[in-house]
Amino acid sequence: MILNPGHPLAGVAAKVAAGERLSETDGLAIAHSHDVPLLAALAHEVRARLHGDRVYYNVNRHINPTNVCCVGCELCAYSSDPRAEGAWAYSPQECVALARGDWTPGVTEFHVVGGLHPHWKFETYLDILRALRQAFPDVHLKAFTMVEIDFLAKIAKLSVEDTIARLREAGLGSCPGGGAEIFHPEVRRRIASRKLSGEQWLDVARKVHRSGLKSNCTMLFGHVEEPRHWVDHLLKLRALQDETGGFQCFIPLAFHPANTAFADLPGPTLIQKLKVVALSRLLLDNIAHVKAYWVMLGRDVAQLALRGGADDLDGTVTDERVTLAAGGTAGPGMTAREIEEFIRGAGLAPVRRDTLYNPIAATPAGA
Ligand code: V47
Ligand code: SF4
Repeated sequence: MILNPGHPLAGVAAKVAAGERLSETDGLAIAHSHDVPLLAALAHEVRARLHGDRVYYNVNRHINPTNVCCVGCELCAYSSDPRAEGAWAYSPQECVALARGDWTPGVTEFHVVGGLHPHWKFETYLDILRALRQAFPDVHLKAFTMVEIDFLAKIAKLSVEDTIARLREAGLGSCPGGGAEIFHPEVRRRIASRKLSGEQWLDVARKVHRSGLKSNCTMLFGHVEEPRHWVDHLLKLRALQDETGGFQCFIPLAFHPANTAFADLPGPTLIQKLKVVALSRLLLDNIAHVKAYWVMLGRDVAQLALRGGADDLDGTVTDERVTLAAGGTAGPGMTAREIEEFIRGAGLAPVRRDTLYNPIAATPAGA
């Protein structure tokens, strides 16, 4: 796309057309623009170059072994005190039973994340992986964020590298991208004051990648941050990706304020949601996929995001609890057929994938 030389985004559009890397100044110009249709068109140009009209999704199930967490992030509505009503802490066999309970044909991934339980041992986390792997040997275990791995290393009294090695032996296949929030300390100290720092999150991710595992990355937006914090966060992810190449996918997570310390905030606007999707596609030139996580963006916004930079929808996501606790209304899960129709409704072509983005041919009956 070529813009009039006087247009504030003319330089950005020229770089996008030439496939050149955008600078911090370009990122700030995008982040401060309100011309979201233009940003979406630029991001769609990049996404089409990378993926044609393909939109990826998988058939997956979320498993949250416990909501008991000793961190107490201000942004979180999910975590609970061990004695509180509504606290849960499932045994490995209960995790297996949950997964069996609403099994759908063609599930290829369990997304396993939860709280940092003050009384669980490292062995409990390993046993959860082992039990799931034994019961479902063909299902990929995408488990434990950088926050959990850092915590597990501490309770196991092992190095992060040795902790990752033990998790891999127990069945870990890759890691989800949660816990990144906003790296910049000005914001992090307000929304996740007791969580590991941005530098520590990045360092654990570096070690995960060096071990040979892939992971995802995220950014939580729409709370107390400013546009410059988005740019800072995305450029830190881009720098690490230059170093390791280990991120498969970036997921912009739309903040849900209900039941958090920020319950008085409205949450992100439609314009912010679409802008962050476009900005991430434009800045993260070295991360292959941008996910429109429909559970947090909302279904309508996620569909629009597919024409504004995103090429992935996550998956069928049976039994999601993090967003639900914070007032999410996107629903309990979509069937594979619903997702395919949703993608076709945006004029794009669904591609069912496994966790590592290998295409899977057929949509199974009943999925
Ligand atoms: O780490 C917590 C965020 C994350 C709230 O890697 C909140 O494929 C919004 O990371 N409002 C968990 N967000 C979800 C996550 C994720 C989801 C889907 C796919 C993948 C992937 C990763 O949710 C947490 C935190 O950053 N979160 N509280 C809230 N109130
Ligand atoms: Fe615990 Fe994660 Fe919630 Fe923070 S966001 S309180 S680490 S479950």
